[in-house]
Amino acid sequence: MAQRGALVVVEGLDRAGKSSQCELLRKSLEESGMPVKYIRFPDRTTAIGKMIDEYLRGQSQLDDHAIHLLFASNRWEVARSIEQDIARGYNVIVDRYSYSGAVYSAAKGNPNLSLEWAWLPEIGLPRPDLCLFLQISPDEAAKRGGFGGERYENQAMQTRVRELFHALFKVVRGGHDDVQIIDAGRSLDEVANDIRDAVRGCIERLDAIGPLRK
Ligand code: NYM
Ligand code: MG
Repeated sequence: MAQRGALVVVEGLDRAGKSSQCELLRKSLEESGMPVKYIRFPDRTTAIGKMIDEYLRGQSQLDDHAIHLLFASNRWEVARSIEQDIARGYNVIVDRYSYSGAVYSAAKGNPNLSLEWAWLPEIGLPRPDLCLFLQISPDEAAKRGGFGGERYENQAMQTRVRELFHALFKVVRGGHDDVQIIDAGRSLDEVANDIRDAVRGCIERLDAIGPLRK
């Protein structure tokens, strides 16, 4: 049977360049003849995704816990298909995942919505073999242009989100998640090269890692 694929997550703040880097990574893996699929969260195309999209664009109001659970459901609704793709040998690149899910909700400052609570619905989802966190400074983010018009795209939220990402990474690394910080303040090519090397290293380690974890 062919080797399973790797589950690689790309995380970061808004403006870190996640989507451009995911696209460069997809191309580079394909050019080396490796099967690859790209998915992103939120997936706004499903019924749940449409509710999330309306909420993010400010067209609906939802309780903080309710929208949090929709984001998590949006991952659960494709969990099986991720597992199947990985088993068939596809390397699956995921643009935002559980880490964004927990930190953005916890960053809202709702006293009844802690990071610990926010992480719970993520437990049992396919576990990434590698998480690459694209790190940029607040100054660099500002240089890259203003925020978009969606909920969460403001300075106060981004500052809190940044802190919580690092708090969460400390915890999940203890649970043996492989989280690597990439300096994304450099040129597109420099960042892409580091990402490609990290992902190739991960694919080479898959035998040692064993089956896809939860
Ligand atoms: N976001 C994303 C969450 O709040 N929870 C989640 O689980 C995920 C996946 O959605 N500001 C937030 C982070 C972003 C927003 O994502 C839209 P994107 O990648 O900008 O489309
Ligand atoms: Mg965005």
